Amino acid sequence: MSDKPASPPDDKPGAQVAEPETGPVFEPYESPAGGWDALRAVARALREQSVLLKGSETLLSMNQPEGFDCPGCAWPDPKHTSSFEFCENGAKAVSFELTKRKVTPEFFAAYTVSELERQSDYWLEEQGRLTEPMRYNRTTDRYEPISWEDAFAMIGTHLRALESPDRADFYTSGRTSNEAAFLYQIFVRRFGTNNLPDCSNMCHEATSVGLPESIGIGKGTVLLEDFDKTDAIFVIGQNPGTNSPRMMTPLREASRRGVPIVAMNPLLERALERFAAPQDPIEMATFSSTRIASEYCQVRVGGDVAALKGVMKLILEAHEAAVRAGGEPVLDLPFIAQHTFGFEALSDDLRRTSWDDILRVSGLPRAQIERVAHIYMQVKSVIICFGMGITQHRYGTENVQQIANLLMMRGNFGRPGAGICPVRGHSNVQGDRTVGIDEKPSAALLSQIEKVFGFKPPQNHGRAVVDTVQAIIDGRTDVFIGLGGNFVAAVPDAKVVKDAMRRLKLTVGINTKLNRGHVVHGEEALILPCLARSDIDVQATGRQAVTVEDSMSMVHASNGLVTPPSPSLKSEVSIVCGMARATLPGTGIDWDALEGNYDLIRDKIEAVFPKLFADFNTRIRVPGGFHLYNGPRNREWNTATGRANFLVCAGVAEDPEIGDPAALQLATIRSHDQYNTTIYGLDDRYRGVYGGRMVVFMNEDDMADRQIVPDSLVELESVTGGGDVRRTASGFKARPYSIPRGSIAAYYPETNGLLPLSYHDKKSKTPSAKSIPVVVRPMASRGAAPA
Ligand SMILES: Nc1nc2c(c(=O)[nH]1)N[C@H]1C(S)=C(S)[C@@H](COP(=O)(O)OP(=O)(O)OC[C@H]3O[C@@H](n4cnc5c(=O)[nH]c(N)nc54)[C@H](O)[C@@H]3O)O[C@H]1N2
Ligand SMILES: Nc1nc2c(c(=O)[nH]1)N[C@H]1C(S)=C(S)[C@@H](COP(=O)(O)OP(=O)(O)OC[C@H]3O[C@@H](n4cnc5c(=O)[nH]c(N)nc54)[C@H](O)[C@@H]3O)O[C@H]1N2
Ligand SMILES: [Mo]
Repeated sequence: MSDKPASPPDDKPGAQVAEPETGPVFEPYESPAGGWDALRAVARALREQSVLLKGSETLLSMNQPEGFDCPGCAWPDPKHTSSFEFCENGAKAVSFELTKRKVTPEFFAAYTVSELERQSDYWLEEQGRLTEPMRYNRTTDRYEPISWEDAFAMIGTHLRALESPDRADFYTSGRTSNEAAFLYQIFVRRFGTNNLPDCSNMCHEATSVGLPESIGIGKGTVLLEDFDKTDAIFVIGQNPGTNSPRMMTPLREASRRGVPIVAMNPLLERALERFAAPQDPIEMATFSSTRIASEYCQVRVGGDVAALKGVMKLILEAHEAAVRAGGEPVLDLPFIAQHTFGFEALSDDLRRTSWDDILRVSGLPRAQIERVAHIYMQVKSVIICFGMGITQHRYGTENVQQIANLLMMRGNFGRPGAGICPVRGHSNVQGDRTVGIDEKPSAALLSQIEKVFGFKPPQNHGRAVVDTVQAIIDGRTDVFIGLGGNFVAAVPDAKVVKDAMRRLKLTVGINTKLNRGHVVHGEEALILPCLARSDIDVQATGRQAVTVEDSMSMVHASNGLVTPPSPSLKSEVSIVCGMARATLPGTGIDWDALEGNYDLIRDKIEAVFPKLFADFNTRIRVPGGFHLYNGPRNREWNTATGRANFLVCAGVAEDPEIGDPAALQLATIRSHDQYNTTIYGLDDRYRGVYGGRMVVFMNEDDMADRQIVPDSLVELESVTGGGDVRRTASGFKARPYSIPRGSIAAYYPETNGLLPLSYHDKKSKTPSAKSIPVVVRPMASRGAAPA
């Protein structure tokens, strides 16, 4: 489902962006990741977004004690007190916030929404920051200005008129601060529903569901300092050079210390091969770089469970052999005995798993699996990091649990330099969940809310993202409110959803930039523009800070530093309070006071979560913030058995085979020039792609089998067996690439129409975006324009 650009409307206001008709061109990239090209890319982003000089200064305040948290990724900062840590994609994220371009009422007057809809996602976001609240007018097919009070009143009227509060869905994306997210879920629950889908449902939900069963918490267990103490690092299904570039610093330092690094990824990602640190004067001056992965396993898409089981099987065998020979045990027997449950069942499963299956499904040579097992066994402390390549599968939850199993075998929890490290995506996605954005709230959370706020929250579970999409398709919901994000572009079955969205009675987008969700809207629609992370936020009692939680459970304050692009913007907190006041008058919650002083919100967060957030307001005033309690770090296991559980995944297929011999497994991934649905540019430098995104990376032999000529146009059709809808996407250039046979990759969101809604992990409901079975065919007439 590509968004094809209409011819650029040059007689109208708005940024012109060049999207070449020819599609992408290719030139293999020979340099290491990082290096001079990263510096050049930042300079270009600042220039193209016309960021004023204050912009480059602002970059220096990012992640500093008195500055704001980088809106890019969730990777932690070294104590938030270090010198500036250069990050190309963090700098891009900020320059996109600081852009001089603005989407004004005049802009909206110049375009009908139908015209805007014909523009690409790239073009929409390029127009700049939203400046005024706008309401859709059906008669003129345009967005027109509306006052904040009228906008809130409209939301209140719609919500109060619903026959049930469950006919509304309240989405959150992970840039939202703790304060805004906390008040939002209080508002939503007071209104009467747990329909709180959030972006995490499409992201690390497999982690949030899988790890509590394993180790009693749905989060990672390491701190940044553990990377200084570790003896080996695994990076599985994650592309840190693009998606969490500051992670390259500890990886590089570890490599230079001689720590082995195992990468498991179908694609050879340049930053996992070698990296030049822009902060290192010697590497920069000599054009040298640091090797990152010492063992690069090009696992097949969906081959991780098989590979992990192979490693565990070898460890078990090595242990048994060592014990038989009267040598040192390989397993951490005291840890297994005292702290775990289910090891026998896991061992039985590993013994039953055949090497034929392991090698066929993982696609790895046995000798390589042996080397990986050897690395794991020969060192004391191991950290395993993982990303979307693990979670976005049909058995994503089980996949995550195999990683925990592997760590538990040698007691890699609760000691320095060891642990599990899910690398979260959005900069506060973890915090939003911590403060209550959860469609399946625990009884404990609900009773605390009742105690603190004096109302009984709804007890039944609400809708996660895939349920919300289904409810929209089935007509079981009427109102969709998005606190950040770009729901219609990010979800599976994006084409179907777009049509269904139009039947909603009201859609509301609380955003910083124009996106697909504003032009694919309900009968009535509002765009509510908000402050961004870098903007100064002034309320009744003065300047406010918000707080965020990073991937390693560090909570700290974030202070905006820049004058907002328009005086009409409101903070996310203000917008939530405005909606709540208009929807729930006289409910005894003092929304005005909370809006006026965010310390009062933090007091309420502390009251609801007394253990996690004790002395919240004091502790965030300490530079660097504080760490949230994490049981496994102390070998405390909040599980049903009171121990860490070894959990068995039946078989080795994390994506059940669908029986079409011609099918290839499509992983939908991010380019170096995008932030999820926000496209910064049309290049993907490290993968050698320039000027376009309609690419499918393929193994040469798979291309030859299908008579596909390199760089010619192909069509993809998904063959998941998900109903009778045909899901096709065409106009992709097939690019020969270093990727295992049977696996292909293409960018998201262009491929979201290929991913059926039903094709998700049954346990966590995470869409299987990394493994869509598709057939690939040459397009009828080669060189034809994308259809
Ligand atoms: N600049 C930038 N930063 C970002 C984002 C962004 O879009 N741009 N997005 C943010 C968000 S929300 C998230 S969740 C993270 C995402 O960060 P990542 O998890 O790195 O995301 P992806 O690029 O989707 O995929 C990661 C890797 O998985 C590999 N992969 C695909 N299938 C498999 C498989 O079956 N097994 C294995 N082992 N690997 C596989 C791909 O080759 C790719 O290298 O980044 C966050 N940070
Ligand atoms: N096929 C496929 N689909 C996927 C994925 C995949 O790998 N493959 N990845 C999934 C993942 S991991 C995720 S997290 C989701 C992402 O889904 P979302 O989080 O919904 O999408 P984003 O593209 O991050 O949202 C971009 C919008 O956020 C708004 N925004 C930016 N900053 C702020 C802010 O500070 N406040 C507010 N209120 N708005 C702001 C801007 O208006 C921008 O248009 O997509 C999922 N979808
Ligand atoms: Mo994500």
